[in-house]
Amino acid sequence: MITLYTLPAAFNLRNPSPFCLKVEMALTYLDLDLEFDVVTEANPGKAPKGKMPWIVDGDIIPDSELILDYLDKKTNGGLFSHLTEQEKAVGTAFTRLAEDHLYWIMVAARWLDDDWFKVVKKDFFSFMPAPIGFLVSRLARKQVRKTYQLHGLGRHTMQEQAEFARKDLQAIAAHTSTHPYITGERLTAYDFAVASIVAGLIDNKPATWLSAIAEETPALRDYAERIQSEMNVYCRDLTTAVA
Ligand SMILES: N[C@@H](CCC(=O)N[C@@H](CS)C(=O)NCC(=O)O)C(=O)O
Repeated sequence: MITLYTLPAAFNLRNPSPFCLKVEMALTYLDLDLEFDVVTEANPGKAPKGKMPWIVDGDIIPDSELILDYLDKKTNGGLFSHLTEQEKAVGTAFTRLAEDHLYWIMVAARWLDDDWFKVVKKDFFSFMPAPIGFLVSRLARKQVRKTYQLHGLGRHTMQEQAEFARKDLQAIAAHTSTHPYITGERLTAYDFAVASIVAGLIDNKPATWLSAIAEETPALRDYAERIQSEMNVYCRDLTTAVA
């Protein structure tokens, strides 16, 4: 039995971490012999590399990409071996766009917006006693601001950040409205990576400034819905979600 450690629900999302959701989708996709259970952990500091998710399968494996590689080996290529080099190239490029660029804009839209940060504080830190939660949330926000600066995105104006986000989102929308999936005609693990980020940034509540940009292009929601519905693994909390 594999155990997946993932963040608890927040922001009206059953699974607010796209990296955790991607692994959950991959485990579901591999199905059959790969039974797994999910354990929530609110403190990423407890993760082996300080970031969620990680899995335990006898060994401890952190990082969603390394976890997918591990699962691929464990299932004799169940995730990637049937793919062409071209499919892998396109999949890797879109995954990097989503996880190493767009993801950070999503983080900034949640953590660095003064109003939205109240939601982060409530949903991520209220499990701690109030004065500690207040202090830890401030320190964590400072760290996010610093990381966003180091990435480079944090050095741009809000208008420039919005334009970068719009380009990322339009690239995903243009591609997934001419092909049903990231690699073209078949569902692959790359869809789990990209759709998890798109679903999170559209469905987090209340809407962020980034959600508003995503809603300009209906193809994005269509794509995220297609992948979640095919996997029957949803980012949002279906018990409270409004479509
Ligand atoms: N490259 C990592 C990224 C994981 C990641 O950034 N996880 C976030 C949650 S969505 C996290 O745990 N952040 C806590 C932190 O950076 O302190 C992966 O693919 O697993």
